[in-house]
Amino acid sequence: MSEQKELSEVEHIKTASQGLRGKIGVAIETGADGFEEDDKQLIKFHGMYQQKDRDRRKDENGDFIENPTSFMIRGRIPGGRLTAEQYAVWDDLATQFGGGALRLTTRQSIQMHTILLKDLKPIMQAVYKVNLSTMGACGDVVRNVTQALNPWGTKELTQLDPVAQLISDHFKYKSTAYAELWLGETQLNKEVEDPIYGKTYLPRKFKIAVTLAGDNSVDIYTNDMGFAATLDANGKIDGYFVFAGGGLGMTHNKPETYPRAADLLGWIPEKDLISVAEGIVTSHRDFGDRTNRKHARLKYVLAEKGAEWFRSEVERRSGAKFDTDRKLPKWETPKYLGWTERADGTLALGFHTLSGRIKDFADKPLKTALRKIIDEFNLNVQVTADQDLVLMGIRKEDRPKLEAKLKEFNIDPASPKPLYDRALACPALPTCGLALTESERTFPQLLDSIQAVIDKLGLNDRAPIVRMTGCPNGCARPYSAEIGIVGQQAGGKYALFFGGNPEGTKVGDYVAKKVAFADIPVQLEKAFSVWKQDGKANESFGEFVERYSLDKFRELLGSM
Ligand code: SRM
Ligand code: SF4
Repeated sequence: MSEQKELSEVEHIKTASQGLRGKIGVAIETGADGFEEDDKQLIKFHGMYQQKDRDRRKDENGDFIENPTSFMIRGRIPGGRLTAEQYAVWDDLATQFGGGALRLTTRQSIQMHTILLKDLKPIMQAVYKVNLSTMGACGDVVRNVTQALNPWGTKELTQLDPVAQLISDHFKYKSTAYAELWLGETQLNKEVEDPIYGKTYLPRKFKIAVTLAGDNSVDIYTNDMGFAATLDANGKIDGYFVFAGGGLGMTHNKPETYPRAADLLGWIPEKDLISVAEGIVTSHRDFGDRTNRKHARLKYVLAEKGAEWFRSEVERRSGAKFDTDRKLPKWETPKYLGWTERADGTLALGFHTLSGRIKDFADKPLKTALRKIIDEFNLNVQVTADQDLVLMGIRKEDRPKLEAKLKEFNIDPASPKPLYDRALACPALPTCGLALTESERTFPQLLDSIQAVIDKLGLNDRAPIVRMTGCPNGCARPYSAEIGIVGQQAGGKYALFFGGNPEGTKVGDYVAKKVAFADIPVQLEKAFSVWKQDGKANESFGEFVERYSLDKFRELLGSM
């Protein structure tokens, strides 16, 4: 077989795309309601997915009707940082085109669903006007760069703003297709070379997180590449611990696919940031598997060639030398929900939103309330990797007014109980084409029933991190949670994963398979009872699982 034949289909589509153009322009011009098959792959590089509402609906005669094609759009918002004006634009677009809902994502971005093709262009233009875009938010390129949260406004954490921005800008693709197709720019060089991505881009998506060493609010080990900054005696960034090869996607019953925590490559001085980042991204470009998309992520290169080999390859490409003797500080995940005082004397409010869905619920006009507050008090916003929002720059004297406003709207920014603080669920049905089961829509009910178990056993002070997804792709990072609930089979069957810890330094593994939705709390009660009985004082569920062993849990739950 020739090498050309072995390449995956998407590789051919990228090569023939004329810089990610394909026939996207034709569909826009002719007023089509959807894109051709090949272009469905290319539009991802422009920050969108073609979807269908998967809820089956009947017409007045009781016959099933074909649900219309619609689009999901995702922003490129480095570090999840937005001004009040930028937030307002997303909010307005959601009202006008996105069914009245915004969705905060697990990579500090914003998505909108149920968009029609004809509305894509005005959306892209409105986002671009406030200096943001959707370019490369999806596709085989560097995606939204995540960044440690900074409700405190410290100068140490603020230094990460230009770092995340620099990395994001450096790895933006060079094709002018985006400007031409969506922004209507015509004086463009169509033949522009892309020194990093070439004509075939990366073999697969690539995710990057930046933080301060010790602060794991970004779940750094789940990223393809991570930089954890260290500080000199004056609090200035002097270098980075560098991580590579994390990733979560897997497929049930295919053990050759698996979630993986990133390897620590070592420490580098500050000046080597971009050359090392390029060394890692181009290693993925050159060694990632372009014949099998299920095996194309950087994590498989690390797993198969080894961290030692990878370190030397990156050193060769970048000219930098990793210091492998430096000791990494202990990781923590700082609490950000509630009120915090900022270094500039203003306040921040960590605002809990379950699963990041911002809309006007029947008894709770969350979208309207957030918009009013952000506008009225002119607040900057940071979307968190846990699908929450941090509102920043609130003057101390405005706090009572802001609280009164929230009360007026019947909105409580606090999470109901510790279990809900860091709980995540992916969108799944009805928009996600890959969902096997429900996730976001049934998550509140599931959390309430797990909370009942926690209450019964008196474990509120150690409530574990629970995350749920509608398939094994891992979008709500279930494998780095203490409890991962992962859609396995249509009809509502889930696999349970234990083994992650609160600091987010490990990934877990199966402890039960094909558990019916209603049985999840029953299975968890068995596990929590052993933890309560045999766990040490204050031992987290994650630590206990490590000591007790996954095999013993598999035996206890009896559904493997
Ligand atoms: Fe994801 C595909 C939603 C974070 C791993 N992800 C999808 C798609 C686009 C489905 C599709 O391909 O048709 C989902 C759209 C659903 C919808 O209707 O909105 C989707 N992923 C999401 C979001 C919105 C989940 C959320 O609850 O917030 C997150 C958007 C992040 C962003 O702003 O960029 C999201 N996805 C993640 C993460 C977590 C992370 O990056 O921190 C992961 C695991 C980490 C990783 O990449 O390994 C993740 N998504 C996947 C995968 C599996 C990739 C793999 O290596 O196998 C897919 C499927 C694929 O790419 O083929 C996927
Ligand atoms: Fe869809 Fe699966 Fe991602 Fe959930 S985890 S959004 S079901 S791809």
